[in-house]
Amino acid sequence: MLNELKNSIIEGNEEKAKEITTKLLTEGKNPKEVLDNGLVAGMDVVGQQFKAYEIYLPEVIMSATAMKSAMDLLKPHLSKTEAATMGTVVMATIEGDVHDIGKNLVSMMLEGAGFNIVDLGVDVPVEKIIDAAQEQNADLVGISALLTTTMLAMEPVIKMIREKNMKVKVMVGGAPITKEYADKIGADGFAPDALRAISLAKQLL
Ligand code: B1M
Repeated sequence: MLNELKNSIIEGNEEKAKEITTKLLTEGKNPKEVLDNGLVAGMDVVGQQFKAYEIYLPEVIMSATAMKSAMDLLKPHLSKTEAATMGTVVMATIEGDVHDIGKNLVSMMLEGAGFNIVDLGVDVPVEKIIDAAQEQNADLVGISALLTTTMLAMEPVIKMIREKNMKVKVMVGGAPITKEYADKIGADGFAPDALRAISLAKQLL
């Protein structure tokens, strides 16, 4: 049945993914096994298909949505360490910016890959990101910006993190962001899409 769960994620079939996850949990299947060999295995395939241009963003979003719903069912059954084996990521869309579709997609995919996500939402001021990173003892801060005006507000976050000597890494992304801009403002990494954000997060940590 794990294979069926994997396929439901690949197909982006949310109802089927929820149904099989519930069934597996009722039968007493190890939740970590359901996560690794069902959900994450399915999302890995989706990632490969996306990279190979075999599928497009809408399909990835459907798969990520199915994954998130199944994860919601699974989460209470996973111990804290199992649920957050990959590290804690504080995610935010920067101050002045309300675009969150891409940020949510990145959050969902990171969560599916085993990261613990603290999503601060949109229009988040610099100080709130810093405070959350400290309070949550975050391993990674992810900042999204979709406007050429708001992307400028990413730099003060990184500056403050460096000034405070915080150990946390910073990943940036969003339509107007480039690798050159990310380097210029001192980010640890830039990802052009949600799938590459997962590889980058794994690499940074
Ligand atoms: Co806005 N908007 N918008 N908008 N909007 C853009 C960004 C724009 C390019 C449209 C245009 O003019 N062609 C333009 C920006 C121009 C510029 O700055 N150069 C624009 C504008 C001008 C505006 C307003 C100012 C319009 C107005 O009111 N006059 C206004 C701003 C409001 C504000 O933020 N203060 C505004 C408002 C809105 C809506 C509210 C209507 C809506 C947002 C709804 C929402 O997000 N809940 C909206 C939308 C939908 C868009 C477009 C059409 C689509 C954005 C989107 O969701 N893309 C957009 C045009 C476009 O991009 N083609 C546009 C799909 C999403 C999956 O992609 O967000 O790029 P994206 O995320 C990708 C990657 O970038 C990456 O991974 C994601 C998945 O692959 N990524 C990361 C994103 N974050 C990442 C973080 C990472 C790593 C990777 O690490 C942390």
